[in-house]
Order: sequence, then C-alpha cells, then structure tokens
Amino acid sequence: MQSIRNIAIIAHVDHGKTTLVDKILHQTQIFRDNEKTGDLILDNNDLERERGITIIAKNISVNYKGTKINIIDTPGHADFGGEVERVMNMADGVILLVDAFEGPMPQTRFVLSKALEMGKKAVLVINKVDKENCRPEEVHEKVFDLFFHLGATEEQLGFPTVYGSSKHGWMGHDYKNPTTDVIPLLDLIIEYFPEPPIYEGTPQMLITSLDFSTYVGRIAIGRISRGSLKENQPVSLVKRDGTIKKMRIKEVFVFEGLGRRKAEEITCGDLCAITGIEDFEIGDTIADFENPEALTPISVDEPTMCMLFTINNSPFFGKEGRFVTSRHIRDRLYKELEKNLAMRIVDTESPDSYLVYGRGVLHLSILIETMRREGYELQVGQPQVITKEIDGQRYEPIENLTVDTPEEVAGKVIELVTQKKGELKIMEPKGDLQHLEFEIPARGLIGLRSNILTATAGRVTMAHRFKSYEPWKGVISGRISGVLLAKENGIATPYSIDRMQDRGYFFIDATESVYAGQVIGQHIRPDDLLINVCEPKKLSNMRASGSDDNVRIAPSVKFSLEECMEYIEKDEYLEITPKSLRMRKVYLDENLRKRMSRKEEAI
Ligand SMILES: Nc1nc2c(ncn2[C@@H]2O[C@H](COP(=O)(O)OP(=O)(O)OP(=O)(O)O)[C@@H](O)[C@H]2O)c(=O)[nH]1
Ligand SMILES: [Mg+2]
Repeated sequence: MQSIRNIAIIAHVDHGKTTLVDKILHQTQIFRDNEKTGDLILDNNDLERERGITIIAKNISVNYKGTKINIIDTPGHADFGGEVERVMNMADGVILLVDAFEGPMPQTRFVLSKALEMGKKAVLVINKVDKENCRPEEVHEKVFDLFFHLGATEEQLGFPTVYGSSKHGWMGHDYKNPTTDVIPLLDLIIEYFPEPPIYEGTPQMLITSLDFSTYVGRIAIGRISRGSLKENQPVSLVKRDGTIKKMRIKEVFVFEGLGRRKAEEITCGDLCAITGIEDFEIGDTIADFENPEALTPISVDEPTMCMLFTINNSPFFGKEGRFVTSRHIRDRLYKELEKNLAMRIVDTESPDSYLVYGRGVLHLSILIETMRREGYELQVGQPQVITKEIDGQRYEPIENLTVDTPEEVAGKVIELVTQKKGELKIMEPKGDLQHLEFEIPARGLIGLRSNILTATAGRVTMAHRFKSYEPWKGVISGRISGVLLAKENGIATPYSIDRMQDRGYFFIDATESVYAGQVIGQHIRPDDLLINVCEPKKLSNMRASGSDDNVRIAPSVKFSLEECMEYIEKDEYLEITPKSLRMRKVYLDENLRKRMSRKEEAI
C-alpha cells in the first residue's frame, strides 16, 4: 500500500499559505512529468481571486518520492477560524507558516493553540524571508515562546524550522542561503510527520467537510479512520443524535493534484470525497451497514453576528436586479445553508425579512456579494454582534485586536480604539513600527477599520480574534459624523453638489439618480443634514452646460461592500443591487423618520 502523509497548512491571513501550496503543486508536477504546467491557482472562485484571500479550505494531493501527501490549505481570516479547527481533524500534522516580518499574529496564536490541543506536531515555516526588514531569527524566537505559552508538549516543542519564500518558490534550512525549490520542506514532511495509523475492521469516516455540486448534490469529505469504503457500498449514516440511516454510497473519490479522481476503493488513512450520502451533516459518521459505530462528533462553530436581510423597498426597486422578491431571497438564502456551514437563518414576523447569522462581517459580505453577482437585489441592516445572557447578566464578545502602525500615528489609533471602549494592553516597538494590542468589544470593531485607515493614511496592519464573552461594556458611540441626506427624488446636478461641498464629502456623483432619504454623503458635523442636490443651475449664467462646475467638484468617495456594511447605523439600510450600493434611512420620509426616532428614544 502507498505511504501517505496528511497535513494542514495553517497561518494568519496573508502569510502565504496558498502561494506555498501552489508552488508545491507546481514543482511536484514538474518533477513527475518533467514539463512545465504553468501557474496553478488554488484560490479558484472569483471572490477569492479578486480579494486574494482563501475563503474555503481546500484539499489537494501530490506524489513525492512515492509518498502521497494530502495537503489541506486553510483560510487565514478570523471569520473562518472554525473551519480551520474542523479540517485539522483530517491531518496528522500541521505546517505553521509565519511571516518573517510580521511574526506571530492573533490568528497564528488561535490556529496553533487548536493544533497543539489536538496533539498535532508542527513544522514551522518562516516565510517571506525575501522581504526587506524581515527578522527571521526574532520571529523564530517569538514562535518558540508562543508554543511554550500555549502549553506545547516536549515533543511538540521540538518542532523543526524551515525558512523560505513561497513567492520565489524556495524553502531551506538557512534563510541566508536560498535554495532553488521547496524540496527541503517536502523531505521534512515525509521524515517528520507520522504515517496515518492503519486500523483494520468495519469502516468509519467522520464527515469533516463538504462540497456541493449541482449535478450530484452534497459531497461528504473526510478521512477514513478505520477499514475501507467502496463505490456502491451499503453503509449506515450515524447522526450526531445517534439516529441511524441506512443508505448506499454512490461513488468514492481520492484527491489528486488540484482535483479529485474516482476510485473503486479507498483505504484507511486516506482522505476522500463521497457522493450518494443524503441528509448528512458535519460531524456525522459513515459507518458499517450492519454494525455501525459512531466516532466522536465535531462541532461547527456558532455564529457571532447577525444581520437583517430584506427585500428592496427603495424607489429604485427592481430597476437593476433580476431576483427581487421575498420568495427569491428566501429560496436563495435557504439554498446557501446546504453548503455554508456556519450560517443560520431565522424567519422574522415579516414575510419579507430574514435574520441571517454568520461568523463576521466578511463571512456575511461574501454571501451578499455572491448573491449580487447572481442578479439579486436586496437590503441589509446594520450588523449586530450576538450577546449572551449568563446568570441574568448580559455578556458580549470581546476581541483581541493588534495594530501595527508608524509611531507618529500610533496616538491617533489609540484614541480611536479607546473611543470604542478598547483597552490598550501592550505597546512595544516592532521594527520601525509600533505594535499595539487591545481588548475591545466586537461591536466596537464595526466601522473601526475604515476610521483607522483614514486616520493613518492606510499605514496599518490590523487583525483581531475572538477572546471571550465578558459582561456588557455599556454604550459605544456610533458614527462620529452625521450624514448628508437627499431631500427629494431626482438627478443630482454638478451645480448643487458644488454648492454643498463645504458641508462634507459626497458618496454620489453628479448626474446620479438619488431618492429622498438616501445617504449621499458624510456631514462635517455630528448631526444629519437634509440637502437638495437636484437643483438645476440658475439660468443667469449663460455658459449653461455646467462643465466649469464639474472641474471643481471633489471626486466622490466610493465604499466597498464591507465598508458600507460597517458604516450604516441602526436606522439605516444598505441597498444592494448587481450594479449599485446605496445607503439610506430605513424611513425615507422625513416626518415619519422623526416620529419613529422619538418612539425609539421613548423605549
Ligand atoms: N514577499 C513575499 N510575498 C509573499 C510570499 N508568499 C506570499 N506572498 C504574498 O502574500 C500575499 C498573500 O499570499 P497568500 O498565499 O494568498 O496568503 P494566504 O496565507 O493563503 O492568505 P489567506 O488564505 O487569505 O489566509 C500575496 O500577495 C502573495 O504574493 C513570500 O514568500 N514573499
Ligand atoms: Mg490562502
């Protein structure tokens, strides 16, 4: 039987996991076929490519020196931490990647603590040693301390270290002497990590992950921990609650390169994908038909944030989207549940609105962006963090936040974080930057990133990670500035925008259609200001076209989807169509808005 290694690559976001896996695929392919295969791109869905982040963990598999190495590339963003924890169940060891400049970051700590808890051995890869100002030795020391603080066993503390540059496609034992390939890492993987243990007997596979195909439906992914599984084999599906369903496997696949290859039988220790299993959930066991024995189920993480999804009821309803009714939105949301593990949907009293629960702003925004590209039109409310009631007291999620920024703007950052009830815990120099660590309520983080980016002119790296639930920290003030609101429906004119420029900055361009109650800009004052932006130019001036006005107008500020989600307040919606993002007041009519806000205050 072929020798196997199952490993997961874990790290903080952007430390270079996917680049490394791409290089491993590329180079092992070359060594086998002796021909160039071109760049292999693992982040394969549109959103992953555009954003340059991994959203879904992926299995790939390569053959090296006669050993099959199954590699799981994991996402580094904190919203997907639960996914990393879950897929590590399939691995016998982990490659911990750390950026040679940044060093260990909040997500490094989280994923490493989970790996160590699960008893995995790790190989440390100090990546990006090609970067100027990198500090591989210091980073090595920091990672060692981290292992120690996280309670690594003596064996785990003996982790070997490889240095290199995923980007340039090399890994070696000495960062001062670049090699020409990633072979030193592959050799170490084979030497250092154990072969998966082989247990004979009736089959057992814990369903750890899933995939979805429109042709065959849901595909169960996991590692065979005992016996073997064959195509067309009758099996039992043991649910988390102990109920057992009899069914038949259709096809079984092993991972190969970037894809999957159909197999007849898959044996213990290997990772596989199985079709034909109906109604399964993560954590269920596929077991023997006659004598099913369940494995300990694993859990999927709980949502941390929720948002109201509702139909678009703005005056522009239906103009830009193809799927706009509550039926469309409902069906689409429920379909999402089939593959999006950490998501939940709760119906509300209104048939037009749903509460969607997810793992964070990014997790939810990815769904929204996907829907938008599919032609959906909808509105969402302000993201809300989920609080808990413990012994009659309200608790809220607190996060660790780290910010690295030039010294001259560190004061501003501290001020902004403190305004949101953040507490400064650590402040130390890191290269020529200041390294700040805070504890801050998760709700304080909403909108903070864009404020900090603006205040520091983008010269920051920020990361946060859930710490614990703690007693409610009290009211956090919302947006610092008020907004500019359109007073009436119409088309914005360069003339009126120009006239109002001293009141703030605009989110819209001249000649854009607007409606009453739409948020069209940010006010320089803390209160909201209703303005008329649709006034035509006075005719007294005979050079009528307004071309001279255009020249003077400052360019509008365009927010990304996430920025909009974080910008809106409780009394606002974000209108999302395939073409536009518009922020608006929930109550478009001024009088109604005033009445409702008085009512709200009275409560
Ligand atoms: N200078 C340098 N840049 C690198 C290196 N490895 C990766 N990068 C760059 O770092 C960025 C992030 O790389 P990815 O491989 O997407 O990082 P990741 O860890 O998969 O990120 P997530 O999946 O989002 O957690 C990309 O712009 C890479 O080109 C390296 O060795 N040196
Ligand atoms: Mg990645």
